Amino acid sequence: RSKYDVVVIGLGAVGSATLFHLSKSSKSILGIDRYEPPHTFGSSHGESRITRLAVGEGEDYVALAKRSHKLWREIEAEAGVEIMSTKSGILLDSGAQPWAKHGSEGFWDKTVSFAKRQNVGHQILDHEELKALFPAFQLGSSGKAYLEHDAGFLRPELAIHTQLDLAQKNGAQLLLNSPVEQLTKLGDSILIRSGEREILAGKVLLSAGGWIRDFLPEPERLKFKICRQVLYWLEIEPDFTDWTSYPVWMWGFGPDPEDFIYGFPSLDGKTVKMATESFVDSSHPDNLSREVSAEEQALFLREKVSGKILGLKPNISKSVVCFYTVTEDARFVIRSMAEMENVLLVSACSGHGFKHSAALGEQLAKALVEGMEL
Ligand code: PYC
Repeated sequence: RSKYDVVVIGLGAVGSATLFHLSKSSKSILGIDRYEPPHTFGSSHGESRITRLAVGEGEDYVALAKRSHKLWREIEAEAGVEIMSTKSGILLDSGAQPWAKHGSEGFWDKTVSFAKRQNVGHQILDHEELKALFPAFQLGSSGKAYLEHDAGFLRPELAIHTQLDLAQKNGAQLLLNSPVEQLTKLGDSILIRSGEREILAGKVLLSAGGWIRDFLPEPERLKFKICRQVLYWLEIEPDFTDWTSYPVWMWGFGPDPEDFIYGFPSLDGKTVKMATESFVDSSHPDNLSREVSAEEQALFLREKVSGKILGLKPNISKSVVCFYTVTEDARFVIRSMAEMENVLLVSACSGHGFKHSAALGEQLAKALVEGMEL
């Protein structure tokens, strides 16, 4: 049996960030993953993730987003890579009915008031200004547009790869392609079983994404919905607008949480990545269909793109499936496991977690090493 001071189970966004911060301590550290991260089976792939500071999901998350931006820049400097691009972000609200995003009612108004109170650089664009700057968006004249100067996107695969690489350089060990089947309390330690292997850990971070469901008893397990999402890359209509200089964008156009689209500047000059959100529970990551049918693509174009976005051809050049782990109120869950107080469970999720993962990793590493309250 090998023994470590701290073991991180699941090396996605939060797991890889926590492993990196733990690796700066004098503790012996192991990271375990069921696949080889960064991989395409979880919630942290697909080229880009939005980052923004005045997060309408909750004012208490604004400091976390700001801290993450600082940490992403530090990680970039240490590794000599570019993980974050912050050329601005736009939040559009069709204005017809109030809508909720990620569990937060009145998301547009909250974003604006958090930006004012928390000194986040922004401006409100009127209809004519929006049209002049970003003619692709067909927001009606009753629509509202908030532009945040330091919003942008993160490269999730590079972020995970870089943090795991730095962690290993600092002495952390990795055990990959090794699903964990069982956690058992053994005296003051936790016994981790993965196949034939047994590992003893002083402390454990369980950051297993949607596989968290495998570690929880029935009533609790059901609190984590597994919601399949599809990312689409649409071909650009030549000569309409310069998609490479667009901000990241989010648009709520109705009262249903699925009345929502978001997208990115073009990273290749040929396609634009965009998506909607779905909150249908597939119950387990292993149940998800990873295929995207022609009918599903056509429905997306018809219901989410047509009449709203100009400058894109109705041609989808690529579709990728990932999933969200969604909690009832879309708040992050961070707590000890019942009857295993040295196992910290984290599910920073519900579709808005990636941007916060650097700062969460820092906080979780502190909690695991110093016992700090979270
Ligand atoms: O958290 O910014 C976000 C986001 C946009 C679309 C899905 N999540």
